[in-house]
Amino acid sequence: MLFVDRAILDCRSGNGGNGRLSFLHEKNRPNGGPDGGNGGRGGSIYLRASKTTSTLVNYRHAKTFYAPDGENGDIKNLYGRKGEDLYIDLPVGSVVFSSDTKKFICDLDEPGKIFLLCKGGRGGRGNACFKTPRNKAPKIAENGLPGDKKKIVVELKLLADVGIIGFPSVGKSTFISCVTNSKAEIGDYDFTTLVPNLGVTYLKDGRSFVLADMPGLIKGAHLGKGLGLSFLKHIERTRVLIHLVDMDSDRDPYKDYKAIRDELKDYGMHLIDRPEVVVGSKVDSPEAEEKFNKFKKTMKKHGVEVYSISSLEGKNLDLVLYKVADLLQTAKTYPVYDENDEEETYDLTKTADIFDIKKVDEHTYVITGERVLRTYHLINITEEEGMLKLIQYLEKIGVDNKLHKMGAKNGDTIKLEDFEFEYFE
Ligand SMILES: Nc1nc2c(ncn2[C@@H]2O[C@H](COP(=O)(O)OP(=O)(O)OP(=O)(O)O)[C@@H](O)[C@H]2O)c(=O)[nH]1
Ligand SMILES: [Mg+2]
Repeated sequence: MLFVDRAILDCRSGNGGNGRLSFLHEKNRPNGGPDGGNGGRGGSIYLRASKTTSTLVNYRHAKTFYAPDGENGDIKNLYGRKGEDLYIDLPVGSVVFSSDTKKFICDLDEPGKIFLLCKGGRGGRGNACFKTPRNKAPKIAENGLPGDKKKIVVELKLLADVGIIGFPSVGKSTFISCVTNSKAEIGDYDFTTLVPNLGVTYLKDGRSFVLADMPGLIKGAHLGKGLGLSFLKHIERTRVLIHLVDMDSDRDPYKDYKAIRDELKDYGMHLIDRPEVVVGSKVDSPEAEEKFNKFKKTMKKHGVEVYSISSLEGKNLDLVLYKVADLLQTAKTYPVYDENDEEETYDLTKTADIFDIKKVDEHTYVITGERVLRTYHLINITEEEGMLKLIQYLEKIGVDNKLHKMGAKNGDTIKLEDFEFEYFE
């Protein structure tokens, strides 16, 4: 199966349907009241953690997701139908970021977890909603609000307790095959493993945990050398690392060890802070034994305890697994995103000002601000009353006052998006 662990999706929730402007016309009631119904809400887009898929392969090509719009309101007080919500199923372990700001949006780390990504736009109110004692025949209806648009990057970060790391060909896949049910591919050439493999190990004392066998790391992996970078992210969820160092290679084991540590450090995300079990691998020949003893001494000087194993002979494998299980009991879980980098959600109650005004030339002012624009989009200004309502609203929130303070003169042009009017004191 093709392993795809990154996808970019364009999502847009549905627009709200427009409110209807209408008056009841029946033979026996020629002047019936307003009966324009409300528009329906646009469909929302939800992300859902699903166990039915384990990669993002389904989203390699499917890039755009639109939830349907709400229907417009109708006469006789008929409400427009709501747009149907859309659920996007992503594999458990998917982490979602904004494509534009790169900020964290959500972590689908549990099966069934649901996240509202784009809320459908609110439907506009029909004129039946605006009937008041003072105005029994309101000629005013709101437009529906536009849906929300988000371009997201989905990254799959595997859910494993333990990551097995080390240079290529140090015996990572052989180890996981010996201690779990994983059928990892094993080869005497570098980069045999191209995608991470998961396996579960069960200890005799009843404890169990998930191990992830990683593709080999090399110096510069965090910069994208070898296969490193794209797979380091799968270690982000692990809480303990098994670091294999080859005792049957021509390289210097301590240099190998240091090089991998440096990669972990440079990658960030607290990889370097995770408890690690350092293991000399392939210790099944006198030469390897000798090499291991030297390595052990050097490491002792640096205060690091090391273990030796031979997957071929099944030597000391349990010892390593028990050590890992002990560490897991107290190992902490680190977030899979930078804590300072959470996507800000727009909160109306927190925004200080409703609007701002910019003077763009001697006789032109432009009104800006998210809240004032929001209201503007709600008002159908093709209707006289809508226009009036907008003008009244601007006055109420203090636009006229501010224009006066800014020195606006009668006849100056005031712009609010595509709407223009003349300033009159
Ligand atoms: N002598 C000996 N050879 C081993 C041992 N474990 C693995 N090997 C050999 O080392 C080679 C590489 O093993 P893999 O398990 O594929 O190594 P890897 O670390 O997964 O390699 P990449 O996936 O390429 O990073 C294979 O030829 C294995 O047979 C061991 O305990 N003793
Ligand atoms: Mg391998």
